Amino acid sequence: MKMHEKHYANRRKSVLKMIDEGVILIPAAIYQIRSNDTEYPFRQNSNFYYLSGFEEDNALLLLQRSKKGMKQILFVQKKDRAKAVWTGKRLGVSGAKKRFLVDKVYAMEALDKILSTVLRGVQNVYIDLYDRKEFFHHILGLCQTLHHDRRVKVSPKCFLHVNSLIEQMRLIKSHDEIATIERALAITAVAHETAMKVAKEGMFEYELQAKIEEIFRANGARSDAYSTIVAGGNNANTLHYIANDAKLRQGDLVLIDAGCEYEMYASDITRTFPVSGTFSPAQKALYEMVLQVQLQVIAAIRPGIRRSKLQKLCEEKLCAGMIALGIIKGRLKTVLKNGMHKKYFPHGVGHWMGIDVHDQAPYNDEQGKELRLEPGMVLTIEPGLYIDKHDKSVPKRYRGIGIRIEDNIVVTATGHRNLSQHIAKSVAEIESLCVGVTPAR
Ligand SMILES: [Mn+2]
Repeated sequence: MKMHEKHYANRRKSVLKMIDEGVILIPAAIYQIRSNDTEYPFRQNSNFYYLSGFEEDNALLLLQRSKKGMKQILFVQKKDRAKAVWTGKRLGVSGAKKRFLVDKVYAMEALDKILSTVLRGVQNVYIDLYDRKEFFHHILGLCQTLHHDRRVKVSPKCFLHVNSLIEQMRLIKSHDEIATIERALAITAVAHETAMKVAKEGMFEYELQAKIEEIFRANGARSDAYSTIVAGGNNANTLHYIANDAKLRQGDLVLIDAGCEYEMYASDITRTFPVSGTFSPAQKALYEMVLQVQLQVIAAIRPGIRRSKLQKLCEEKLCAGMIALGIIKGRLKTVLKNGMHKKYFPHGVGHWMGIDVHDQAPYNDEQGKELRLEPGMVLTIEPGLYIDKHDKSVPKRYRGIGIRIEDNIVVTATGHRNLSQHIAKSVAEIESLCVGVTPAR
């Protein structure tokens, strides 16, 4: 969903309102070398995109607040006929002036000259301190020149991490943003359900990966939001398994963690289903248990609750389930206290999601106090259970089973909405899809 330019202008204004004085510098992404002279597919910098909606590389946003007011300046690449033959057209300075609601547009070539003027009299520079070090050092160099120039009375002395300001804003999603995530999820849903339909014994994991990514691309998603995980059987117990090069075996489950990125917004879904189409009794018992835990954690989501509370709830319910199934022996209280369950569930209950799959947004406030959920926040809920095939402390029937079930949830004023609840998840839904029947829901 293309947003109106004024939304981006308002976002820029909101960032400026968070500071008293200073210059904010946010560069666009630049192409990264993959090997020799070929590059990785281009992905715009998330914060730059959030504030501009502009998809070209090598551009820069300069926002300034001073006693004189607010100023928004955009630097873009000039039109270049010779290069256009190779890499396609650019918007150029005049095109950018027409499109963006900013005060001024300049060519990137003018950046140093204009910055040397703009930064005179400025005390604070808000910039990415950590992930664009070359750019940061370049700006430091410009500031150093001003610092040593006796004719310049005031020059920047304070450098602050700009990302923190924008991440604060990105935490709460607008209706447009949530609608875009839902578009991403609609595509991701088809991919997961198709994988359930086509998976069969003897197929390589990468064949399922190819199917999933074909569906992403064929439906207008430019990319996956993260590396697709297709993990058959015991491979599911490697949390970030991306080799995807083993054969699917009869009797195994397959765990697929995959989500497309659509118009710069992520989706992040995990489903686990039987290769054969039917869960074995042991697989079904574990799956139903994890599913019940996931449903109970999702049900607890509402404004005011903290993520650590959801984590605790998730761990408690998983522990109780594991004790009931004979995976862990002991009393619930003792098991929780000793963290005996962490071997089987070593990760978090979920994470923020948005322009980034692990959205760059804080979990704590500036004092380090944990944030409470608010309407508009989007997070994943992804309990799992991972039992290694060599784990002799667990009854044999459960060994080599890895399960994760992950959905994407938006917090609403009254509770929550599961944005991915339409993707097959119950045993009945999954089993009917696996044998090629569209399940009744
Ligand atoms: Mn996730």
